[in-house]
Amino acid sequence: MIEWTLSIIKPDATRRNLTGEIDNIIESAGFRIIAQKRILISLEQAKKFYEIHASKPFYDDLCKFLSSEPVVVQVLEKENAIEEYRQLMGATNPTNAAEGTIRKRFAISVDQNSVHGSDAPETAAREISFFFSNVEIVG
Ligand code: DAT
Ligand code: MG
Repeated sequence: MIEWTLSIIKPDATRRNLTGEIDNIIESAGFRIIAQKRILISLEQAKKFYEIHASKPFYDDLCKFLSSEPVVVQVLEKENAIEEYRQLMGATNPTNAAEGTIRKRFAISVDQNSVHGSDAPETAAREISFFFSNVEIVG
């Protein structure tokens, strides 16, 4: 089934000029980037986006980090996109990420791990509409 997933190129990656390289990895893996924009997320938006993690000890730092510098938010389209992009990203902690994954290549640490990807169809729908209106997703 063709799916859409939300990807975020996080501040540690935009800061190091890795947007193009990560886009290239994504496109080379067969995803279509059907929407993309560079934005600065407010702390309030970050808290809402990551509200599922509100009880975690790293929540405050996570929200501060995501809102600290520009990010690139994007919608990726592919067969089985949600699971496939999780595979391409690699494990949350880059120490555990497989060879060839984006996080293995670029992540600095578990908290500065370069990319976000939705983890299920419901979260993908929520996260895409969090950042994009229908007219911004042109296919
Ligand atoms: P993922 O981004 O792989 O979906 P997650 O949803 O469990 O991982 O966590 C969201 C983000 O929170 C993750 O990308 C980085 C941060 N994070 C997760 N676990 C952490 C930890 N133990 N220490 C610091 N930051 C953490
Ligand atoms: Mg997650």
